[in-house]
Amino acid sequence: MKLSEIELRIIHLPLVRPFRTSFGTQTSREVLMVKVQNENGITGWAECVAMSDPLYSPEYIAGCLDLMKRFLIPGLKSKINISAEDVSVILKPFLGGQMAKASLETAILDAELRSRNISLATYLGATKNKVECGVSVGIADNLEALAEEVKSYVDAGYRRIKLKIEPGWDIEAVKHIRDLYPEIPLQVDANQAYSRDDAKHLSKLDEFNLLLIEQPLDEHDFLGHALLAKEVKTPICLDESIISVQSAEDAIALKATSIINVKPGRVGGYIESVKIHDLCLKNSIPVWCGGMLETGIGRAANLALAALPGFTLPGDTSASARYFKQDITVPFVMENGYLNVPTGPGIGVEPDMEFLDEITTYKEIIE
Ligand code: OSB
Ligand code: MG
Repeated sequence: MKLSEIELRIIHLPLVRPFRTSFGTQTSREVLMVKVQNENGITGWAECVAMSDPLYSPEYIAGCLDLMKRFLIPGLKSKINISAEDVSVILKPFLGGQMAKASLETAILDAELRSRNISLATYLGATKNKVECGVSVGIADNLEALAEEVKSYVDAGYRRIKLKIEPGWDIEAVKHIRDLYPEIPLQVDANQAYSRDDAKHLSKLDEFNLLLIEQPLDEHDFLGHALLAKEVKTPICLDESIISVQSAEDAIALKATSIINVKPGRVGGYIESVKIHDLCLKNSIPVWCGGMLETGIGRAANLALAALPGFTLPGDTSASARYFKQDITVPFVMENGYLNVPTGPGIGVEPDMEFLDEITTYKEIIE
């Protein structure tokens, strides 16, 4: 297709409750939105999953915006006819920037699939029409507050609980929740908060029958994760470390991970995500779809990916109400612990433009 216009905008959405992780506390979600339009006026939407600050990933919103305006969009504009499948090749000379690149590729893919009347789920190879939901629970002020929050999610029907941990908020918090819910699928996420010396400490988690420990060590520390995997019985699952199919291949070969959290933004898009899915399926590595506190736009696309056959563990694909009082799309509502995979063309949803305009803090149109 021919790109006629790209719109970049930043929106601000308050979260229903603060979300505390080992890298900080968030009370609202700032999101960089991308809209593309083709020569026939067909539009495509995506959200860039970068956060306001480079605390989870080296990417951050202002940096992504600059990268897109200065390099990525001019790079794409130099091609007259463009397909989503060419985007990563065209942008390859510009190093890094997976989240920025993913959002451009996804918006183009959305427009392309809409013009072909194909859903993203069909395009990616989905085999399910609904997806099992987990929920990510932030670090709480105390064990009672944690138990109360977990109870609200269990009552809502979530099928897997993930507790955020950090040194000082780990063994006791996990024990507390495991004692209350002896059977519930439970896992933890450290967001790189531990060091190689912590193997003995982390092995205290082994008695709680956890599905996995997500990203205990530094994102670059493949060897550390491989050494840790020999010391702890709970499976290690990498998140931040997996930024491409190549890094997934490395981590699997080095035995640094036995499960992978796939986040399309972090790996450069949905097309790369399918490659990681295929690699993992071939190697019997279970995958699950991570989350970045997405709005309905990113959530819709994540559900399409999570419907692929290798996604055998519940993802951080939670309902809109877990995050926002009002979503920017029709809300995603959980039924019996599942979210339906959108079936319409492209990602299958559009933003509510009136609400979007209300919460927009920056907008720029590039012809
Ligand atoms: O590490 O998985 C993570 C949110 C923001 C950044 C990183 C992470 C998370 C979550 C929440 O755990 C996932 C979600 O519910 O969207
Ligand atoms: Mg994580």
